[in-house]
Amino acid sequence: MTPDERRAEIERWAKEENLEVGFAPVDAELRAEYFEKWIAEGKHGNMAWMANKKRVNPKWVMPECRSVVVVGMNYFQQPTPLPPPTDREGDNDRGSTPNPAAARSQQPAETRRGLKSHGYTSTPSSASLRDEGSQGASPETIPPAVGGGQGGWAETPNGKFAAYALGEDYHTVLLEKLKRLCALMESWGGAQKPYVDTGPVLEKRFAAATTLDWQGKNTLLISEEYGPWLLLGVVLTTLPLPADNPHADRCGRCTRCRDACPTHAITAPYQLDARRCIAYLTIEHKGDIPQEFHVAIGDRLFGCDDCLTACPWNKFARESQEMKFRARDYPGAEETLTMDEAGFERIFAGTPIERLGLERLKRNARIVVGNLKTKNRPRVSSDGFQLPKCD
Ligand code: B12
Ligand code: SF4
Ligand code: SF4
Repeated sequence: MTPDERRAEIERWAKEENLEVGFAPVDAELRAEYFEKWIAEGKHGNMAWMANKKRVNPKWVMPECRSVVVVGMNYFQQPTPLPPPTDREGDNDRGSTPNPAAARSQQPAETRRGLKSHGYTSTPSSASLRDEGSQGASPETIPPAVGGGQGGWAETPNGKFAAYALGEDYHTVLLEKLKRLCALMESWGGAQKPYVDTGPVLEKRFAAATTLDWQGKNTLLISEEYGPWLLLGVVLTTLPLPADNPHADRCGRCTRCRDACPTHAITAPYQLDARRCIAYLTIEHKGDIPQEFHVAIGDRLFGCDDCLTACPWNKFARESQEMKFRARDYPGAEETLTMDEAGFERIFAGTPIERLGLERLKRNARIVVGNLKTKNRPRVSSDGFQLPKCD
């Protein structure tokens, strides 16, 4: 089998698995210097495992590696309202429904279908996206964390979870798929190492070296076809495979992700200080969350999607077909506070939230309940999916 034929076979496999696929050279530009500086400055916070130097060179992970296959899995879906607070005086004026299942069934079909039918009334052309006006960015001064992103976000009544965490854990779902690919490639005589966030690999840099598209100013891989909603996996392989001709960065002068970030974690275009990011604070950080971020956390119980939902490339987002990602019925912040370990296991086993554990979920919930109980709360909430209008 020639390298071209193997590549075509992998593309066929990806189609069957409902995945996007790209091919990166093993010597793709990883911006090692930036990574090393980022670690040296401690911007990874307490994620000590991030400091593994192998990240800047796949040959240190797999000396015989000759190519990198990158897959992207669409996980976008419309939000599921959480149940309203059980006992909150005069604070719920949004007419919410009593339980999530009912709430889902009461949603009009158009709010469950996809972004194009959900408040995204004006769709910019690719050309206008490229030319969007901006002021550029300067990392010099980081203002204190504030109460939230801009734009007309809807508030949810009782907390919210990041979109990637609403169903079965993507690490499991995607790794299962990648193992099937590895078996196929093994039958061609290759040796493979698959990773989904599970090893010292700069996944976004490899993805940006393919036609899956570019690494945006929010530091995420932005797809022209799916917006920011692709989860990534990589396979290092000893097989030679023809690499893609990657596309150019299409952020242009846009600054929306940075403007939307409630904690100013995107300190400059393409630069993120994880210690300020709500995803880090609510998921990775152990111990108390610094007080300065409490208000900005708003109603986020787990993770944050604001710099994803702000992205105008959401224009192309569409509902994921993966049933395993379908939203489970999660409790809201107040219910979480009274939950015991058995209840936590029953609801969150097999989801990304399981790894957080009940204690840290309660830590987050205490902040959310505090914020939601404050009558004068700032506009911190977003349902994460009601998109800003594009001029
Ligand atoms: C650590 C980590 C985090 C940390 C730090 C995030 C970060 N940006 O580094 C925290 C906990 C904050 C986090 C949050 C989230 N994460 Co995360 N995370 C990772 C992980 C494990 C490593 C990322 C990493 O290597 N960081 C190191 C820094 C240095 O890398 P970087 O910021 O990408 O820096 C590069 C660029 O900035 C680049 N660069 C490119 N162009 C330019 C231009 C200039 C001028 C400069 C200076 C630099 C530069 O150079 C750098 C060096 O390579 C990856 C999985 C993996 N193994 O890759 C998932 C991963 C990035 N996360 C993912 C997701 C989904 C999220 C969240 C959306 C989850 C959520 N909803 O809460 C948020 C998004 C926050 C955000 N805006 O990044 C997905 C992203 C998928 C995608 N489409 O990109 C990944 C790839 C997991 C996966 N397998 O799908 N995450
Ligand atoms: S995930 Fe939220 S807090 Fe983190 S960089 Fe994006 S908008 Fe900011
Ligand atoms: S919002 Fe999207 S297009 Fe705009 S700068 Fe951020 S990543 Fe790029």
